[in-house]
Amino acid sequence: MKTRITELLGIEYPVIQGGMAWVAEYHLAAAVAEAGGLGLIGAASAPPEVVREQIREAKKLTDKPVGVNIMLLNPNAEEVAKIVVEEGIKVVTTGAGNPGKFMEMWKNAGVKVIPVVASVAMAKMMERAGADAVVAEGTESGGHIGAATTMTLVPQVADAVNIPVVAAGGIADGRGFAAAMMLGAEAVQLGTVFVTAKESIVHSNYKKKVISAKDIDSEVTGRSTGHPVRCIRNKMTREYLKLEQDGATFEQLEHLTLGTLRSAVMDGDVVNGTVMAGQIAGLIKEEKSCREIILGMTEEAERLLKYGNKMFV
Ligand code: TUI
Repeated sequence: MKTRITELLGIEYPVIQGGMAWVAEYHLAAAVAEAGGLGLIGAASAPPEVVREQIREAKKLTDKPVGVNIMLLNPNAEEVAKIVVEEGIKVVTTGAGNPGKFMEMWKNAGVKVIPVVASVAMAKMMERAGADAVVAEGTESGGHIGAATTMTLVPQVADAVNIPVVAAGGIADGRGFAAAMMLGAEAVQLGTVFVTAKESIVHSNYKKKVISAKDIDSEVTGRSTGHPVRCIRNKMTREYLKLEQDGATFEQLEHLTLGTLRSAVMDGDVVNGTVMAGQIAGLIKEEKSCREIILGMTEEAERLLKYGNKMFV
């Protein structure tokens, strides 16, 4: 399954693992890499030295490419940006902002840069700034989201730029993968399905919450603060949305969510915690290994892309 993305990154399958805060640590990243995709360590809000340690641990587990996702809202982003260069990382993805100011340093170090974008304008800006590819992330995704859906964003970004496009948001099986390719993507990025992977260190309560979620169990908190975050409905989201409706201040809302992603992922508090997941959670029915996820998806997609799904009578 060769595309410009597999060639660019030196990977076997055009599948990238999302750089999820707390979830995308070195065991998961190495397992995805070993299965032939691009594994990512999510730097999120981790202290820079922790990111360095994570990179070194991943390298002990795999010789295949592992990248780092840098969350640009993190005040330490600049330090992390330097550490990835020092540690010889060859692929960086970025989220939640504009990575323009780090581009020159990364390009000079031979790092491939793949910003996550939620609009055509940002995709074009990133191409001009020297990005090697972009991830077009639809609002179906978990975590911090933009407004456009994957179905509408991916073909518009694919038309607007010449660099390869990776589709993200709402993809968890071969059908979604094949559909993304039809929209003009040359790879997919998966988050939610890797949360439930056997190699994912996420607390079993969190995995169960994702696996038992139904189609409409997804909620978006923080629309009023300008930082919309998609997660699975629970006591926290109900309280949050009520507060938001009642006109709570940014500080009150922040207070309700401070540290709650960590408590959900690490301690399994899926009642008061933030269970970030995409809208595709309803499709995921069981824990699988990263290899089963990637091979199952790419085999199904190959079949669909070759023979269609026999929808015409
Ligand atoms: O970044 C993500 N997903 C995330 S980051 C995150 S950490 C967090 N936790 C709580 C509250 C807020 C953040 C959790 N999930 N996805 C990639 C992504 N990037 N989605 C949307 C964007 C984006 C948004 C605006 C990219 C660029 C952008 O541009 C802003 C600008 O500077 O114009």
